[in-house]
Amino acid sequence: MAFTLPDLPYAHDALAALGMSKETLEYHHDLHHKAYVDNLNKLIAGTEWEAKSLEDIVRGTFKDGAVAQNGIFNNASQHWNHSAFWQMMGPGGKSMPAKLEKAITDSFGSVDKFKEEFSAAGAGQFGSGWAWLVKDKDGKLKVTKTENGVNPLCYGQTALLGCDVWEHSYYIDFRNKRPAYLTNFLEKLVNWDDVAARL
Ligand code: MN3
Repeated sequence: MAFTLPDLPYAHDALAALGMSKETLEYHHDLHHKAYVDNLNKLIAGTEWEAKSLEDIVRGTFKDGAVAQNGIFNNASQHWNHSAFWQMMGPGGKSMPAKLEKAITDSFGSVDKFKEEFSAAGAGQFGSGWAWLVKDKDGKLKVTKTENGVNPLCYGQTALLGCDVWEHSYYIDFRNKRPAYLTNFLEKLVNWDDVAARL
């Protein structure tokens, strides 16, 4: 089964006033994400992974601690990550649903504390990677960071929110200011309804 690039759930210019430009989404979705999908399809053709679900490929090809993951893992995980990332953002300044606010407050003490921890994780990820809010196997919410394409599925966690901190995600709009990109992401871009639905 060949994978396909999902459409953005909004127009390319829908987030421009919120700090993510049309140009960023054209490069990031139409070129970067598409390349992951195309590479994945090429790499799995004729292999045992061809008929598997994306989640099964991510879990089945992950090798913990490996700095250089194999191509199938890298492209499968990045396809999964980006497909979720587009959904986790949105226009319209959505406020945080009460059940999510309670879960975050229970785990981190306050929404502000969570945001501090999430921003610090994203800013502190050396090189390319992702910052995450996850629901761990024990049901608790935690902030994590991962390198390259590694994601919470690899550790049996549920991804509630992820922020791409590869330079291609912020360099057009924020240049080298990754912390400013993270603050803007949390304050303006996150679709909290989507995050709550993943709880
Ligand atoms: Mn990316």
